[in-house]
Amino acid sequence: MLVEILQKKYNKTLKECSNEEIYFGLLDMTKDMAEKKYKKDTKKKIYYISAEFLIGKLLSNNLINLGIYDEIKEELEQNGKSIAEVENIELEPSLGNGGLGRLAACFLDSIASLGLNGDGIGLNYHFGLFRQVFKDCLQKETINPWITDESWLIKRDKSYTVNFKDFTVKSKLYDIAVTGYDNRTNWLHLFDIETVDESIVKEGISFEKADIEKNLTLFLYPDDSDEKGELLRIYQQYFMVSNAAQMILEECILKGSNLHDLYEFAVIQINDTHPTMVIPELIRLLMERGIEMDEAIDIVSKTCAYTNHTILSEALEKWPIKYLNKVVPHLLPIIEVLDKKVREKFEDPTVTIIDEQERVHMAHIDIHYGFSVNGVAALHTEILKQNELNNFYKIYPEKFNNKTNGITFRRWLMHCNYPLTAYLTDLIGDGFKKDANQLEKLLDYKEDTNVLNTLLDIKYDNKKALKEYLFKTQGIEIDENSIFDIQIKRLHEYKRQQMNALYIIHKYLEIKNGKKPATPITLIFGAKAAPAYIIAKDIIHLILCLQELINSDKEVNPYLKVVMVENYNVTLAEKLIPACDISEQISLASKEASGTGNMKFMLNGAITLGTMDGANVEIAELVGKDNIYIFGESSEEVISHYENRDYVSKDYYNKDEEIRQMVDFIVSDTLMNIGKKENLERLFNELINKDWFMTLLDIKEYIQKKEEIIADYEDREKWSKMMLENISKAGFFSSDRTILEYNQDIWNV
Ligand code: CR6
Repeated sequence: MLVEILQKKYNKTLKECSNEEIYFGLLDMTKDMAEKKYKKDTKKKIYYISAEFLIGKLLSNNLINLGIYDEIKEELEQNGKSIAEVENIELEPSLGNGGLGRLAACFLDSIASLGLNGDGIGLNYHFGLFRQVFKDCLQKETINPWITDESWLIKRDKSYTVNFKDFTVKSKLYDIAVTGYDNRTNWLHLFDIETVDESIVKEGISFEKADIEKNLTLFLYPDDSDEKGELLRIYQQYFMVSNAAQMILEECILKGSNLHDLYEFAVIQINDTHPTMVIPELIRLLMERGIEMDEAIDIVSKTCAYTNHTILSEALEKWPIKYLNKVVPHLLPIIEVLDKKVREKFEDPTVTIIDEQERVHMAHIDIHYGFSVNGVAALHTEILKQNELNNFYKIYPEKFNNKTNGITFRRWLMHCNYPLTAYLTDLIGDGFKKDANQLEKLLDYKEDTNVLNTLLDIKYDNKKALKEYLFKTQGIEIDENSIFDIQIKRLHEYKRQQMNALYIIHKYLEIKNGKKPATPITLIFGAKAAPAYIIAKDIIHLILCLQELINSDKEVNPYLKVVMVENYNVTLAEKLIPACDISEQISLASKEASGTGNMKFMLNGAITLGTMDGANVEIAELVGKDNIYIFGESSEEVISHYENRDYVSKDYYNKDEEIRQMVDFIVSDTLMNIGKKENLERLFNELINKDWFMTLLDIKEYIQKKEEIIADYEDREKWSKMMLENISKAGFFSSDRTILEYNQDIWNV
């Protein structure tokens, strides 16, 4: 079929076509096949509204899900082409930031793969999140364009009117097909406006924030450190949910809803607080259509469900009334009624919608006016119930539930780790592709030396593949015979990349003093820092300085190497994860709601070095303490430090010589000669005077555990057994399991 398409499109044979032409041919073919798998809407439908959908490249995933990957791969090979090279042509859309966005993408895949009727709704950001470049050991931001003339976007003949206070815009809709694994096709609906002007972006990612008609859908999470930035975010959010609400009502009416029964036709999952305004917007639209306010509130409350993804207060949005009034004054009377009803019913001042500083707490709207509140891992949900949202839990115990996150094995095993997938299929059949729990069949082989050695061989090959990829794409050289220790995730102090950096200093000094590791260690980082997050950028600076120092020191670099990959994204994750030996999941206990990278790593046979935080807790339960390396204070202890304000980082610094040595090194001449005084000093001061996320609390135990896991790497048999255990037990973390739970407990479609 591909051959005919290329013939028609370019009048060339497959052999004659360039990779680019083949890519566009495959794009046409896949889009067409996916569209044919679309099935009519069922009575009730899921709408997953999210500011982010970190979908990654789509070609291979779609080929896998359509069941033609092997066929195409072979056809290309027979004609001297490589699917990997064709895939290089595709630009990765950066429509997400981190776990939350990638989760949304995994969920869409699982919803379709389970044959459920459910669409995603979001925005068509032209430049997405920024593209990261390193210069002088610093992060710089530039645009990340991904939309080309021919792409996965399908332009629809659909448009809604969205009214803001000062002007009105007309939306236009683009769809991306989400085709399930051997199952139906759903849609990711991305809204945009015609007037957006890409040319207003100057120097890096700066642009005039006040010109909404030109900038509305340029960037995901534009800088909101000033008023104009906050207003722009409100514009974006309202634009997203107003389109969503109009579309949902239109579709439900078409299916025969009289709107009084809306919740029998639609269930809306609100992904974090960004889409919260869909609640007042729907109430408003229902009232416009003649429904009384009280009933409208009741209908919407039965339609909407909320997922909480963090306990960090900085991410729980609170919009000043003053700002909402400038953008969406028509929502305020509704929000005021919602607040009034809460005040009439409950005396507790902490559960109101509007606080004393005249700010609207978005999460509070979701909890009072939605029927379900879920956390994303067992521990996280417990913390919500017992601590962060305890006052709400006391009011609505029945609304709270846990849905431990998951990942799609189509992308995070079948696509990213073809050799392992093929080997597993040989051993245990391909039942695991639809029923991930069947990976447990692998346990039958845990004493089989041949199998254990093959797992090691596959890992080694993946390490070689990563080595080649990094050299080709970033000019970075690594040694496939070293231990690959990887920490890839957004840069945030709570994730404690700085603790890993302190370990590097420790190791560097040790090697300088003549103590050499048995096997060389390669420490790999990938992380973007939010453009306005200064300390996060200082941490990147520290890592890049250490990279430069160590990699140019001939005494040290045979034993230790530091690599920070540039512009970490889904594509890079797909190369890094299959090659990893040690998975760094070292957040301060209680702070990482779930983590999903941890799941991807274990599935690909990496061993976790982590704290008892987020889904690490569930990983530890599944694999048992012999197959994971846990360190650090527990979430209870950490929470009590916060409550009692008794953690003083300076004390740790003062009383421990080793800690002092590592921290002082940040501002040593050695490092200052490479890096910038201002950045290094700021980070140093932060660590000894603030250290909000308690790096120094766990650093000693961390180093100890890390030495233990590194020593155990030498015992190849033991290591391969741990790999096997981890792969076998990863089935629980399939997003198919997560989605079945959502459907059973929340959606009921
Ligand atoms: N940063 C959590 O921090 C979780 C994902 C998906 C996060 C992370 O632990 O795995 O959501 N939270 O649930 C937010 O983005 C607010 C994340 O991605």
